[in-house]
Amino acid sequence: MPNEPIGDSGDAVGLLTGEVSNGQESLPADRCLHIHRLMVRTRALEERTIKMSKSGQGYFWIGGPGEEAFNTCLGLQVRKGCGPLFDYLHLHYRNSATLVAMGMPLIDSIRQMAMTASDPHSHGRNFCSHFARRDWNVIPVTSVIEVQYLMAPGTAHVQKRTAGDGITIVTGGDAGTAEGDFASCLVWSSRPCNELPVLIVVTNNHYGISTEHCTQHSAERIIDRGRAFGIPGEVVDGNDVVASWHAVARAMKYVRQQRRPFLLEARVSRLYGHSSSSGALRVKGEPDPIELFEAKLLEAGATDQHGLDAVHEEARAEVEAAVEQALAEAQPRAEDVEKYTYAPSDVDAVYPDDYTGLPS
Ligand SMILES: Cc1ncc(C[n+]2csc(CCOP(=O)(O)OP(=O)(O)O)c2C)c(N)n1
Repeated sequence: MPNEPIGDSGDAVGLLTGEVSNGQESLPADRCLHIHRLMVRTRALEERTIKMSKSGQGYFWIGGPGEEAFNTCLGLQVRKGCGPLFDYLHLHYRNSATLVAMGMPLIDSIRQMAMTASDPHSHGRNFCSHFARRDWNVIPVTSVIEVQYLMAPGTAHVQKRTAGDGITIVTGGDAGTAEGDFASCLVWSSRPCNELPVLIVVTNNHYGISTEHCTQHSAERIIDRGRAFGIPGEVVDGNDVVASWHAVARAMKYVRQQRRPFLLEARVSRLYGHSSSSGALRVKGEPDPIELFEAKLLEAGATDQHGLDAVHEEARAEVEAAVEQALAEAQPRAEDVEKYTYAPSDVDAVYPDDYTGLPS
C-alpha cells in the first residue's frame, strides 16, 4: 500500500485513466505521475545539495542520483511506522528517493547538508543522506559500508517472534557485498527453522568507489550467492519504474507472507560519480531513469511536455525555498556536543538517558 494517497500532486492527476507499460508489465497512469513527481523532487534535492557542497554551504555530498526509479518504488511500498509490526529500514547513503517517497520533507535533507541543529536525522552532526527516523523505523545510516547487512537480521529476528507481517529491508551497493557482513546476513537470515523476514536489496551501479564490478566479482549476478543458502532472488532493471514497482511488490509479498529472506538486485545508474570526493560531476553515457520514464509517460499520453516542465519547475522552486530557509536556521551549540550520544535505555545503569560525562 503506497505511503501517500496516489494523485495528491494536484493538476489532473486522479482523473487519468490509462496505463503506462514497459512492454511486459504496466502501472496506472496516475500512479506513474505521482512516482515521476517524487523522482524529480529527489533529483532537484540531490543536484542542489551537490551545489551546496561546491559553494561552501555544506561539505561532503553523497547521494543517489540514478537510483530514483527503484528507490521511489521501494519507499512507496514500505509499511511505514514505528515498532516490529512495521517495516524496518537499514539503508545506505543512496536512499534519498526512498525517504522522499515515504514523505520526508526535502528541507530535512537540506538541513542535514547545511548541518543545522534543526536537522531531524542527526542534529547537524552527520553527512547528508545519512538518514535516521525512529518514528519510521529508519535505522541510522552509517558511512561504514555494509554493517547494515549484519544488523538487519536483528530486527527481523524480533519481527519473526512478533505476531504480524512487518519485514526488514536492507539496502547497499554491489562492491560492499564483498565484505563478510553481507555473507553473515545470508547465513543469519536463512538458518534452518530460523529463516527471517529480510528483504536483502543490492543496488548494483557496477562500481565501488573507482573499481569496476567486473574486475572484482566472478559471479555476474549477485543474487546467485543466495542459492547456497536457499534464498531466492530476482534481478531487475532499476532504471525501469514499471519493472521496479512490480519486482519490489513481488519481493515484499514473498518476505511478508513466507517470513523468509529474498534477494533483490537492482541494476542502477550512478549519475554523479561516487560522491563530492570524486568531484560529483555529471557522468555522460549512463542511462537516466527520469529521462527514460518521461519518454514512457509521453508515449502513453499520461502527460505532455508542458506538464513535465511544470513538475521540474515546481521541484526547483521547492528546493530553493528550502535552502534559503535552512541556511537561516541555527547551527548546533557547543554546549550540546555531548547530547544525543546514547539512546535512552532502561537497562543501561550508567547512561540510562544520555551521556552525562564520565562516571566519577
Ligand atoms: C568498511 C568500509 N570500507 C571501505 C569504505 C570506503 N568506501 C566508502 S563507499 C565505498 C564503495 C562502496 O561501493 P558499493 O558497495 O558498490 O556502494 P555504492 O557507493 O557504489 O553505492 C567504499 C569502499 C567504507 N566506508 N567502509
